[in-house]
Amino acid sequence: MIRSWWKEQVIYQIYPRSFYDSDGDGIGDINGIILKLDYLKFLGVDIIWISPHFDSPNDDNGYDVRDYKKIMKEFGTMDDFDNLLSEIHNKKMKLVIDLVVNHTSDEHSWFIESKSSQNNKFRDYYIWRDGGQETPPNNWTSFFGGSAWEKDPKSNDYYLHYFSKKQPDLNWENEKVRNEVYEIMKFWLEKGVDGFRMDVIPFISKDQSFKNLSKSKLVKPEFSYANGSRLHEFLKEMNSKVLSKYDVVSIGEAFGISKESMMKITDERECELSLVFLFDIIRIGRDNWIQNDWNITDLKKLFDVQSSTDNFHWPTVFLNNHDNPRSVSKFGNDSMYRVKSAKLLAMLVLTQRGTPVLYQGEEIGMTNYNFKSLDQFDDLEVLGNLPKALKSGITKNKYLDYLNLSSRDHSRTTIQWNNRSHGGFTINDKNWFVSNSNYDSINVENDMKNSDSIFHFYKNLIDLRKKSDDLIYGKYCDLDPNHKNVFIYQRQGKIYSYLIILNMSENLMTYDVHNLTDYSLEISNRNMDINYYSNQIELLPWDALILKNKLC
Ligand code: ISL
Repeated sequence: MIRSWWKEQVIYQIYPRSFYDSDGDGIGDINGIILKLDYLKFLGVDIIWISPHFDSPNDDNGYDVRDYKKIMKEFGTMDDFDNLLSEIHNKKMKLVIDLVVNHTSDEHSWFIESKSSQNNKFRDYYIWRDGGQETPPNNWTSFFGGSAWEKDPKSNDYYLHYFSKKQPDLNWENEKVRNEVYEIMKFWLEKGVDGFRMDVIPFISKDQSFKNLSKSKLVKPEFSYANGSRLHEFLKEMNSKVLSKYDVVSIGEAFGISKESMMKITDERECELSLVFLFDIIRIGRDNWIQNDWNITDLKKLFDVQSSTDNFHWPTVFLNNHDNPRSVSKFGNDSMYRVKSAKLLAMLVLTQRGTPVLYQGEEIGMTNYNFKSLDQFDDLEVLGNLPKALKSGITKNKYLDYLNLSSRDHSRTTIQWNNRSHGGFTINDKNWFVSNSNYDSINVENDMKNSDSIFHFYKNLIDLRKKSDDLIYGKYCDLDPNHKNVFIYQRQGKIYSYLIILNMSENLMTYDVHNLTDYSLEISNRNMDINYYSNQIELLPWDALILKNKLC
């Protein structure tokens, strides 16, 4: 295993809009992030990834970029950004920015040119097709509802958009587009950013036949669109022309990608990307907006697939991001056992093999929001998918029930800093979205004061992980894959072997641990006494512990 800084460090994702509003306009901003850097440093974060900060009309909260070299005005100025970068570097942390280059905004100058006439030199920057009569060129659907094609009344041609119609897809077959992207990447790298998270990167290469898809393939378009035949070629080109020239980390958002393709992208011998985000774990049981039941044994299998890969691959480990519900609400118990289960999940994320990626608010166990009606949502996907939901035979109320489990907006409520108005998110009384009413009790200030809080548990685990190469690089082995409640795995290194024992249930039980007498308790989410003579451990609901054994 080749050592790399991005394997050893902890990433923390910031969704700037919802993080901290320093100027009182109700929208989080860059200066707000600067004000909280000491907090992140204290937690033990090494790498900060910020969701898009570029100029944008915000149809999809910045994932629709109007100008890649300008800052979103609500977030601040380029001077603010430069300041943020140098403050982060002064504190010996790193900054990763979001690269959204599968599509741009329809307000990007390239698209305005491209749309202006069929002969325009930017026409081929996007994907235009003649739809014939009144029907789109094929039956592909957009992730945000409806057809993936939008007709331009001027030319009668259709352009492709996998996401909203305000997010036209770039034509990566066009070498000029690729070079433009590489130039944008260099612009930010020359400023000193430490890497990129790459939005829906598998989608940049598209099946050029643009054939109709069968009904079954349309159900999960990410698997039919992803992995166009030139993906690896494009990534290798990007690597050789740009990434290889800098000491940076590159993380592909690999939505809907096959395991084989993932293995190729992250294979260190292939020179493509450093890491990918796979979605099998975070979206377990998900079918569009529907959250089906899932079980612990299935979850463990997914960890096994990603964590026991060979020495040439390195996974990421995460249970939260801005597109998914809060982890304690999905994977834990956000009522009676909120604190305990959030601590267990912290242990899971920070002791698996792979780079841990935390999401803002996770470190204090923020929970899902209780939406009462569809008009409370901000996410364009909610109304976009409503016709499809109704067509599938469910009522609006049922759709709302599903969204209360699955919506992206759960993670976009503003950060709960203290118990003052809007959870202290803003210096004024404005909020672009909502804050969860539980900010009275669940907030950063409370957690900082209480040494037994979720925050301090994260901090202690991060510290532990950093001090132990064996916990970072040790071999991963699931010791009891079939157990229905307990996730017990080993991380075996050169000097130490760790046993991580997680009771992912409300059940009380006695659990046999082979050779328990060889181990000592390193950390747990409750005060516990272990009877080392019995080889048995009493597990209470949501108990989580790490045992350690010095080898030789
Ligand atoms: O969250 C999803 C559906 O509920 C996914 O379809 C999500 O859109 C997918 O993971 C791709 O996400 C990324 O690209 C989108 C943007 O809306 C997401 O915020 C971003 O993470 C389009 O840029």
